[in-house]
Amino acid sequence: MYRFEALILDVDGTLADTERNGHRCAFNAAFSEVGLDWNWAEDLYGKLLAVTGGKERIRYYIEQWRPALADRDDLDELVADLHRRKTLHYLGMLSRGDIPLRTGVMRLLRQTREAGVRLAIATTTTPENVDTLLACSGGADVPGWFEVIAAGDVVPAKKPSPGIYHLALKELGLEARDCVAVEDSANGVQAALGAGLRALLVTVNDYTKDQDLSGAAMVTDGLGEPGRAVKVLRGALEGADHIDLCALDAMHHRVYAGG
Ligand code: XBP
Ligand code: MG
Repeated sequence: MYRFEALILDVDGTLADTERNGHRCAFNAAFSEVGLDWNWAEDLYGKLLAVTGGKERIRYYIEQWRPALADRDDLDELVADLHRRKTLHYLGMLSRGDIPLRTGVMRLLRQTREAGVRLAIATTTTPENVDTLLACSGGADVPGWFEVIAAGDVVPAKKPSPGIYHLALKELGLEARDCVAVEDSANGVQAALGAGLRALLVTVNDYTKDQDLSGAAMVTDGLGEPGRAVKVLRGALEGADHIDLCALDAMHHRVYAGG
């Protein structure tokens, strides 16, 4: 028996390392498809990740790196067209299974499901990306494991705004203290904490390991596997070398034990 009822997971950078070799490459493919000489190199993309949302990120790039284009009358159409093309490239990569789930993700999802703990997703990315990633890298039935998939443009403001987490909690019909959340980035931490999700684990990746993750209950370099220990960067992992439901339950208890 666990002291929380639902596990709410972020997608990009948490379920899979999608940004560096996924989204970024799909953006670049869309740019060259329309003859734009834009190339988002890995370092530049790290800077662009300050803004969540693919459309918002293209707009931010134009404003900061291509200001001459910022006043185009058809800017909305240009951004929408580029993002639509990018999403098609990204879905192609996912459908080919090019982007595996991170270590330990399928083990934790299975354990959560078998334990009867509810599963939800709160992400900035386009809904179709979520289903395709889970189905092609997890298994055809895995999207159905999630009771709630809150994604993309369903909320007016994206992370760090807490909107997507508020929506997930509302659709679950739960309070924040009934849940555990898992994120990977500073924007995600602010969004989860903004929705009151204090039982918050952050599994960093190469793009987020140096970000300000203050407020997270625990920070590790992943979920690990039995015998493949995680590195704990903040918080405590008592008597285990990887993240499982017991570790998340202990974290939840540490956060709320004081009432
Ligand atoms: C991270 C994001 C996403 C992706 C791009 O999402 O900022 O927008 O980078 O996806 P998460 P789209 O909340 O899962 O970390 O192009 O579909 O927006
Ligand atoms: Mg993320």
